[in-house]
Amino acid sequence: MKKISIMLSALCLAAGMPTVLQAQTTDFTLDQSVPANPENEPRPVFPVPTARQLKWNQTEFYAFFHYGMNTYTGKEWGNGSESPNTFAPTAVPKPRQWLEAVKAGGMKGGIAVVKHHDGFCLWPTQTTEHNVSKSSNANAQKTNIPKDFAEAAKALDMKYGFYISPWDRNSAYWGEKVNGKYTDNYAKKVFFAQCAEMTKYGADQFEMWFDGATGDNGYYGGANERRNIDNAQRYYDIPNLRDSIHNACPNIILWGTGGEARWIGNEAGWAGETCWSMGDGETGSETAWKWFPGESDAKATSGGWFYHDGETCKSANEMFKIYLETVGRNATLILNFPPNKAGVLPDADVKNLKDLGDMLTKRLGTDLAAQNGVAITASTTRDKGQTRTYDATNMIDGKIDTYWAAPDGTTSATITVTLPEAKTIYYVALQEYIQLGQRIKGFTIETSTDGTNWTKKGGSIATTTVGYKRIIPLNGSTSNSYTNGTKAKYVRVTIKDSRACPTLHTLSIF
Ligand code: FUL
Repeated sequence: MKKISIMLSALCLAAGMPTVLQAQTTDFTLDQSVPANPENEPRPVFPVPTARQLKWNQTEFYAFFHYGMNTYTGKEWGNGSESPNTFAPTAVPKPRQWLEAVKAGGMKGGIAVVKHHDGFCLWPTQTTEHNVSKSSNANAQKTNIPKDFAEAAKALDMKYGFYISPWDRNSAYWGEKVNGKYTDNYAKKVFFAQCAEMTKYGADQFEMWFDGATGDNGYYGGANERRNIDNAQRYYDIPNLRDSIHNACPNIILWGTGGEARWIGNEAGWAGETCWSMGDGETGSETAWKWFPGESDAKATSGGWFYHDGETCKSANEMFKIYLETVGRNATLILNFPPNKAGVLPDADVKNLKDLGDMLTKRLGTDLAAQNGVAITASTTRDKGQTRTYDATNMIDGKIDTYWAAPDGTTSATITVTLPEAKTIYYVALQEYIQLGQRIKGFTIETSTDGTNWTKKGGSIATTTVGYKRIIPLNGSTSNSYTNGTKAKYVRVTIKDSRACPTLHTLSIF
């Protein structure tokens, strides 16, 4: 510091410049004052979500559509040697019908598979001959799934995105080695280019899905051999890919191998009762350093990810259970519906989806806590800031950017809701203000008809974490949640433990 000033003065003198320049030397001393916090907001508990992760979480429930070459071969994994002519839709596929059906099912969006491991592209790509435009089938030639899917989603006001398999069993470049080293031909000429083509179908995509397969035997341009890669992050140059895709589609989350949202650890449609948005797998981890929220991928039909003749579709009741065990446990749910050989969802799926939508509206559509005449109090509340309050009423104002918070150093609190009159209720839902990190570690829910005698609800469900959203069926059963309703005028949520002062932006009663 001193040295720099002296040197600058010497230079000034030598150059005949006024020494007043000395006053402009930089002070490198660290500013240790506490930053001003006029709103008295709680300090974040890291990690916290990025803005795009937060938006992504709000999509909550969306569809997966596995459609492609396998629809016509009856396989789940094609090996890449299939002729484009085998892709022979009996009608031009109708992504709009898929999206209308899942919208009726209560979903906010969908992800369409546009290339599976067999490498066959469902759009007329510049990157390979192995695509719809090369099929002799007239309907195939009119097929462009990403274009039609994106257009339909926009028209229906739904979120959309695409699944592009990184593993490509058709491409001669995939897993190619020269002198024992992997080349970057596949990453650059094929995969990057295909992702770039995909971004052209819409800048407002919400998620791109990269599964984690790292190779096996395949056609590979006629090599017909076994190939593997050792490190997907490096082989696909994921950090660069992520940046390029974010440039084109600012809100997109790159799932799985992309590193921005995690696989929940099973394909059975459930997350852990304890589920942190950090760490891995079904429960995540309270101490992991990275915000890595869970997505649960599950099949609605019995045959597999792709359509298979004779398959059946889960009932609305079965899907509702999955919903409670995923969306209700701080994960998002991507539920798969496979279009058939005519490129539409079968009637049975459409019907069950409609039933599911009606069930969601009936059971979780009307928040009794958000109605007129409801009172809510908290045992402790943080002091207000210049323009913000942290009052308990913020939890029932229908807004997601106002929240209740406890004072610093307080890790437990009791929140009491009083309904205008006793009602039969089935569920209580909580949502943390996760912009400041996931905090709550333990809570209980009790109900009362007189405000004096309280009964603990939720059976043996582990009421530990909350996160983006937690829905507790009061009878303790996710499979039979809409029976044995609870008559209650009062609902009491007691936060028992938290990583720092707890926050909640919404408390709902259904
Ligand atoms: C996996 C794939 O191997 C399956 O075929 C399916 O697409 C599933 C959703 O992801 O990684």
